[in-house]
Amino acid sequence: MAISDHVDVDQFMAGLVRRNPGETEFHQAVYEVASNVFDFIRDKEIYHEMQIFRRIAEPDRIVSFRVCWTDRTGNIRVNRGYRVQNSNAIGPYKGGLRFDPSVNQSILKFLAFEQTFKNSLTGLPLGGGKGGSDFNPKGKTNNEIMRFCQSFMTELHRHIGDHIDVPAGDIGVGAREIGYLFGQYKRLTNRFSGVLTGKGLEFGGSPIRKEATGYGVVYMMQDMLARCDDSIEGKTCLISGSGNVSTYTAEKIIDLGGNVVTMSDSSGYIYDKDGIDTDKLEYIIDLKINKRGRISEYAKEYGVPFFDSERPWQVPGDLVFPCATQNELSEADADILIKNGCMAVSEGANMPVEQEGVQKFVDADILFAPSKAANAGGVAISGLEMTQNSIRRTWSKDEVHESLQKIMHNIHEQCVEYGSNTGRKHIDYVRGANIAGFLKVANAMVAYGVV
Ligand code: NDP
Ligand code: 2IT
Repeated sequence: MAISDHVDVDQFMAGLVRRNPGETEFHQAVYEVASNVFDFIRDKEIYHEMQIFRRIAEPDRIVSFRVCWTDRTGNIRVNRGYRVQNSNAIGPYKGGLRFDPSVNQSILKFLAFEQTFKNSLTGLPLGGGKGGSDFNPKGKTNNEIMRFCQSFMTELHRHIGDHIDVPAGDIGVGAREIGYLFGQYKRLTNRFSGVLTGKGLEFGGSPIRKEATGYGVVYMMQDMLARCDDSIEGKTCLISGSGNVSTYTAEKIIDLGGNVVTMSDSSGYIYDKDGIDTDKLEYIIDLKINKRGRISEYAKEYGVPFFDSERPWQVPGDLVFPCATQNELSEADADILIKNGCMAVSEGANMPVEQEGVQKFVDADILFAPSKAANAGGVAISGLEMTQNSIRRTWSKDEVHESLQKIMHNIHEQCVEYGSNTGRKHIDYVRGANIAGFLKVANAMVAYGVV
């Protein structure tokens, strides 16, 4: 085939949009990877001949199921559950479960697609998947959460296994939900296995898993800055969200001498210009993770402003860490952040910056670490949790933490390898992550033939 006969990105995307109508988040995620990968494989015949990209962008399978449960008033409730198994080319499907009313097939397909490249970047044998439900955990009692998790797992257990598919947490799924899900899996199968990660430390969980995503997001920022002879110390940092990823991002920034001035939740953000210190962060962890309260309560407690229904991107800051959800930072937000002098962005959430916003940052020579690289620390330690479960050992906190640092540094180096020589001032971390993540999966697929 002559190079000119190859399908180009626009033709490919037109077909993808036609085959997946209305799935805008999925289109967005695929386009971002395709635009780099098509350019890279232009003269690499084997990936065209084997239709590798087309195959990665078609999930291996999608399971969708009804989840019935009884609420505290005795009403029967019906939700929809899903598992998207995108690719097991380099290991069992692996990725989180999200419980949120916004969950739909498009969002889970984008997340499973992204997870495939992210997991490849970790260097561990992990395929890509994602699942969840449109169940809304807000305002539910513990018993309601337990009954929902048990019903969800009653179907999901047929599709997962420690060598098949290993779910974990994501938005709305934390330690409590993983406990209920694992309890039900064990009851249904009579097997104690590493079928879920993010488990409690008493029953097979790994040290550092709960901190890993947030710490990794900061290690990626540290590595990007170090290449420019700079550091986090003394920098004003903007964080969105106040859940698992946000709080441990904040913890590590504070540890390294940065000044965290914003955090948020789905109802608005707080601006504490004196900085959120360790005590204040402990208050947030207790408020948001233990008590499931609202971030506005922080404003009352510490006498700082709360901005109802807004996001923290109006605040001047050096370093930006969007850690709540997808598409939470628009092109207009990027313009404001750039005007206010921001230097670098490390994405804690999955695809939090809209495509046009990413372009703005890259064009303005702002260091930009895309989520598939920056937030890979969480799934990496999930991978190490699977290893520990297989060998029936628990490593020490220090051992796991050291591995996390090595893995994040290695991801940074892969981005440098494939994101250099683009004619730009900085490494193109988006291009580097997309190509490095693609190659390992693609080469495995070539080895398997047409399957
Ligand atoms: P949590 O449920 O612990 O926290 C989510 C946070 O984001 C909460 O503060 C929540 O506010 C806020 N939020 C959720 N939806 C919205 C919205 N639509 N608008 C504004 N704020 C919102 O989730 P995680 O911290 O685990 O996940 C956050 C992001 O990080 C997600 O994109 C997830 O996919 C990604 N991620 C998570 C990993 C993990 O290990 N947990 C690993 C890698 C990525 P509220 O309290 O009001 O709901
Ligand atoms: O988006 C993610 O990487 C996660 N939610 C964590 C997945 C995992 O399997 O630990």
